[in-house]
Amino acid sequence: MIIEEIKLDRLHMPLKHPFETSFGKLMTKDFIVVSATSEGSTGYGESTAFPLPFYNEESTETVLYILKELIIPQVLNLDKLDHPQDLDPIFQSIKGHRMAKAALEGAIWDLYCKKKGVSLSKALGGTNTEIDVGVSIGIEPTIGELLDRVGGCIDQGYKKIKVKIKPGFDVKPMEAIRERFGMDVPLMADANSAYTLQDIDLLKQLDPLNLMMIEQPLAYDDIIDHVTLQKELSTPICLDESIHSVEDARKAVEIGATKIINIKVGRVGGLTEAKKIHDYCQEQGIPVWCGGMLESGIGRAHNIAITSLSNFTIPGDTSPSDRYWDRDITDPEVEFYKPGVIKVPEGPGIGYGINEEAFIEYVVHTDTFSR
Ligand code: OSB
Ligand code: MG
Repeated sequence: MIIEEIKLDRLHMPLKHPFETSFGKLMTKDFIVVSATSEGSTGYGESTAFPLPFYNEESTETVLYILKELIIPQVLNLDKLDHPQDLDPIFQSIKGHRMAKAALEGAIWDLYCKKKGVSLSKALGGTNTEIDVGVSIGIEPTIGELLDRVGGCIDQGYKKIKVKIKPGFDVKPMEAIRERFGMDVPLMADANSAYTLQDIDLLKQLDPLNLMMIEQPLAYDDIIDHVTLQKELSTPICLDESIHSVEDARKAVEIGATKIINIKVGRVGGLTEAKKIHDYCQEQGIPVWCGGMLESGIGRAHNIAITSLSNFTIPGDTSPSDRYWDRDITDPEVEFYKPGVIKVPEGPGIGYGINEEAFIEYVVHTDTFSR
């Protein structure tokens, strides 16, 4: 196929509830939707970078820059783009900037699947027809408000409860959740790299709470110190920020830095690399789950498709649209079909249409590039 046009829309979508992590508080999602058009079909991808480089080094502006200046001109120049993997030579030449690559690659995967008339899940080799869903709860102003939120999510049927922690809001809130809701709730904590090896004794206090895992306790670019920490903890460590590729995954698994991996399509540079990490982990007996970046329905649809692969055995941060937005930009919105479970769509591509009226409401800027 020949890509005739690529559009970059910048959207501002206000979150229903502010989302606080150890690295800051988000009130509005400011992000880029990539649309790629060929012979009357359009594929959609979403950038998961945040406005500022507080989660990783990318930002909305760096994604725009890399797409506009480097990636899009080369993609529009390609004579042959028969499969998303044909983007590889362009991507290989640019170091890093994985969220920018993933946003474009996602649009091409969707377009490729729509042309073939297959679902993205099928094209990726997904076998599950429905996925179990967890929820990620941000840092709340008080333990009381956190307990209310956790209770609400348990009532809605979420299959995994993840709670953000930071120094000063860690052991006590996690203990309070166990006290109120019991030891059987599937519960985990995510630190977003807020601790160091100085905190080993503190982190050990989480061990009696029987958490499913602790996510990214140490530095965003570390794997070595995580080995030291894992030797001291009975709670499994799950890496998020530190894993950008299947090579990173291999190194982290080989040295014992992680027992579980959170796969985020954007963080690893796209669906192709996400699938490689999935396959490697499956061979190694390492379970994976799909993380989230507060995506709109477009990114959510990509996450659902990758989660349909068989080694996604732990519920992901793939909550329905109404957990984040008053109105999402897909039609239909992402919804539970029974509590805690989302059906993997069978229609071509991502399997969700665009709600044009909602989309236009959120757009603040558009750039269009033609062949
Ligand atoms: O570390 O997984 C994370 C949100 C923003 C930045 C980082 C993370 C998160 C989440 C939210 O945990 C997951 C979601 O509901 O999309
Ligand atoms: Mg995380």
